[in-house]
Amino acid sequence: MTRSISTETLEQMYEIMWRIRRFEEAAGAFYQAGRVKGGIHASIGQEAVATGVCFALRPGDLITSTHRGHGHHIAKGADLNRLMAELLGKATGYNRGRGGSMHMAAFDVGSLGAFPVVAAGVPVAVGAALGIKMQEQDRVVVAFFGDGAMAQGTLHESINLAALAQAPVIFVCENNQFAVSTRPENSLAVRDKVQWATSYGIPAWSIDGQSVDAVYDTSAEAVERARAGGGPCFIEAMTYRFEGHYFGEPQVYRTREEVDVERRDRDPIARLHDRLLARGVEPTTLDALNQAASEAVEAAVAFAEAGPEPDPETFADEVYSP
Ligand SMILES: Cc1ncc(C[n+]2csc(CCOP(=O)(O)OP(=O)(O)O)c2C)c(N)n1
Ligand SMILES: [Mg+2]
Repeated sequence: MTRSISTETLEQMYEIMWRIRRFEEAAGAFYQAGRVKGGIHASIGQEAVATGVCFALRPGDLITSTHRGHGHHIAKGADLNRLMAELLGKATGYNRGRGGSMHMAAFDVGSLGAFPVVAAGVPVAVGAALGIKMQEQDRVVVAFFGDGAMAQGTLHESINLAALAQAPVIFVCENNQFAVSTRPENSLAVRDKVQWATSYGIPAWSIDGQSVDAVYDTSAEAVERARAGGGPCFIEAMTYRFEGHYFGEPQVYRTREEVDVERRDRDPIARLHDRLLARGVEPTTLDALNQAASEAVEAAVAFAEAGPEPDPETFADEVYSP
């Protein structure tokens, strides 16, 4: 199932992946400076998953995200300025500063939200997909979740219901091989996700999540299938996070060497860079895309800094219905 992705599309993916990385580096700097309310969980190292999946979606398709969700939002097309302002709790943020990193939502581009309770976004995705099916729309929903969610009852119930109802939802497990400090071998009785998902009667694939092409290829097939009424399916994308569980976490559960080897051998941006060079793209073109991403993030930082704090008088506005 190899689709030929145009060089132009791969270049767009390259810029988006840099946007995600630069955005999270800037978010980390804000966090270190004590400017962020709450924690920041970076997806640095995992950019190909969000990007490859979201490039297979249409604007009207929906996603649910996690505590590690900046990349999902950026890849789905969310406005960088409003995302960064949200991290700082500003009134100009996507959720008027109420959400922060872990509760952000961007309805304008189809993000139903980041859910920091592990696996909590998955039943919401299934509910949205059921609604789409009942209304006979041709939209699909992607539920992003981590390997840690595999041990949550909610996930099993959601997949069972989606399979039963043939809801148009794609379950995307970003297996970065850690749930905080716990490795899957210490938390999952069945680690073969394909075996696990197919036991619910749905197709499943385990793919290289560091290859944006592989992620896109499989996602495009899954999306096409779901959109055509074929029901749900499951993708495990094997990936790795280069930062700690959160910025500043003391990473006593893995060695520096492990991270360095992964960074060297499996950086998804470096891989795409090499792939584009092999297609004959000039290094200067790639530098310009990287530069454009940096400039967009710098502009988002300036926008976030300049925005006002929410007016305390409005604090209950979103708590009670009028
Ligand atoms: C139900 C629930 N239990 C525990 C936590 C605390 N917690 C936050 S993130 C996390 C690990 C999640 O791991 P995974 O799903 O693999 O996502 P990753 O952090 O690797 O992206 C845990 C246990 C939580 N947020 N929700
Ligand atoms: Mg994980």
